Amino acid sequence: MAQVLPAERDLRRVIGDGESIPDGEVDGLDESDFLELYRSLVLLRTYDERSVVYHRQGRIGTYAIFWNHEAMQAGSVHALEDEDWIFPSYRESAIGLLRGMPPATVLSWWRGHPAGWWNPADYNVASICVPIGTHVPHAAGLAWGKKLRGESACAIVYFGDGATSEGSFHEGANFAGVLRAPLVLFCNNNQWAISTPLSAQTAAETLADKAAGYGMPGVRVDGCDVLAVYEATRAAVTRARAGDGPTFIEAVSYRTAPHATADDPRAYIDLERVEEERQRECLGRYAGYLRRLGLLTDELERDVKAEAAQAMRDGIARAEAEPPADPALVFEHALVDPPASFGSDLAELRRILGR
Ligand SMILES: Cc1ncc(C[n+]2csc(CCOP(=O)(O)OP(=O)(O)O)c2C)c(N)n1
Ligand SMILES: [Mg+2]
Repeated sequence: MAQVLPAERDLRRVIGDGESIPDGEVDGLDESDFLELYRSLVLLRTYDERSVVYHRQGRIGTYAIFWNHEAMQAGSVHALEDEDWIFPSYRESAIGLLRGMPPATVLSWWRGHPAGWWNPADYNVASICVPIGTHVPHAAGLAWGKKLRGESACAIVYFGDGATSEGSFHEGANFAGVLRAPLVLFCNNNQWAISTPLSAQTAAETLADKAAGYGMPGVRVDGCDVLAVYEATRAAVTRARAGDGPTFIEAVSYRTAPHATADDPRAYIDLERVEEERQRECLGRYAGYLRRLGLLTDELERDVKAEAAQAMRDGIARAEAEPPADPALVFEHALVDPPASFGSDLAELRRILGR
C-alpha cells in the first residue's frame, strides 16, 4: 500500500516581503544557482511580454499569456536533470527555452509554421499540448517506461486547475499512482479556466486533496515564489528517483493577465484582485530577495534584461526569415487514406494563397 501523506493545506513559502515576513533559506543552492534562476525568470518574462507585442503587431497568432506564471516554470525546471522529460501545456509554451531551445522555434510554433515543430528527443521536451489534460497519460506512460527500463529519468507534466476536472487527468494520475511511475504532476492553479472560477471547478477544499485518492502525496506551494516551487519539485523528483512514485504539486497563484490574447477578462474577473496580485508578481519578488542577499545589482539586472531582449529580437527575425510553409502540409499526416476531396481542397487553398 502506498503511504499517503495528508495534503498540506498551508502554502509553502520561502521568499518574504522584505518587511514583516522574513526570508527563508533553501539548502543546496549557491550564488550561481540563484543567478541562473533569475536569468530564467527574466528570459521567460521577456519572451512573454514581447510575444504580446508581436501578437498586437500581427507577427504571431493568438497567444496564451503566462505573465506571473514564470516562477512555477523556472522553479520546477531547475529542480530537474536534463535527462528528465517535460510535458508542457500551452501555458508553458516557452519552457523549452530553459533547455536551450531557440526562441525562434517557439515563436514559429505560435506563427503556425512547421519550423516550430521540434523533435522532443532533442530537448526532452514533449510537444505543447493544447487539448486540456490529454498529455497527462502520455507523461505517465513515459515515466513508467523509464522505470521499466531501469533508467533514472523522471517526467513532469504541467496542467491547470481546469484540467483536474478532465478524464485524462484522472486516467494519467491513477495510472501513475498504481504503477508508481516517477512522475511529477504539476498543477498551475491560477484559479481560472478561461472564465470559469475555481469555485465552479471543484467542491474539493484544495486541489492537492485530490492526490490522496491516487495514493500520492499532495503538496501546496505559493506559485509566485520561485524558491518554494524549486524546493517542492526537488523533493518530488527525489521521491520519484528513489522509486517512491508520483507527487502532485499544487502551485497556487491568481491569473493576472488575460487567458490569451483573444480574451477580455474584464467581463468576469475581479480587477481589484488582479491589481493586488500584480503588486506581488513573481519576478519582482525574487529580485527583491536577491537584492536583500546582496546578489543583484542594478547593473546586473540591466545586463540580464538586455540579453533576454536581444535574444527575442534575434528570435523574431529568425522566425520571420523562414520561407512560407507549403500549404500541402495542412493535409499531410492527417489521415492514412486521404479522401479525394483533399486534392481539390488543396488546389483551392493554393489559389487563395497564390502559391
Ligand atoms: C479537451 C479540451 N476542452 C476544452 C478546451 C478549451 N479550453 C482551452 S483553455 C481552457 C481552460 C483551461 O484552464 P486550466 O486548466 O485552468 O488552465 P489555464 O489556461 O488556466 O492555464 C479550455 C476549457 C480545450 N483546449 N481542450
Ligand atoms: Mg487555470
